[in-house]
Amino acid sequence: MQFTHTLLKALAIACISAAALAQTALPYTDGEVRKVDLSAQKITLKHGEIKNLEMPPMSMVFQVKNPALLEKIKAGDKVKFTAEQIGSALVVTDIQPAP
Ligand SMILES: [Cu+2]
Repeated sequence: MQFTHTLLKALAIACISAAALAQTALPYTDGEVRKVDLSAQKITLKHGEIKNLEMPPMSMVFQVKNPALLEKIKAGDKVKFTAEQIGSALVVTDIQPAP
């Protein structure tokens, strides 16, 4: 029984890792910040192709999942970001200054 137990544990860990991977699997898209609206929790980005949303390059407004993401970002910055559709909204889920 010890073996079965160990196997189950290993399986559980594998499942958790797979779920964690799926969470972080959103591809980063290059963008340039046009406008940051902290109070509305919105950001205007000129972005490249967003593969997971099948969206061509354009400038548009996104909602931001967590306002803390906007603290280090300002208009004119080059950034990398992930975005996903949540309900009817397009939401930036991570954003960081591009290297
Ligand atoms: Cu767009």
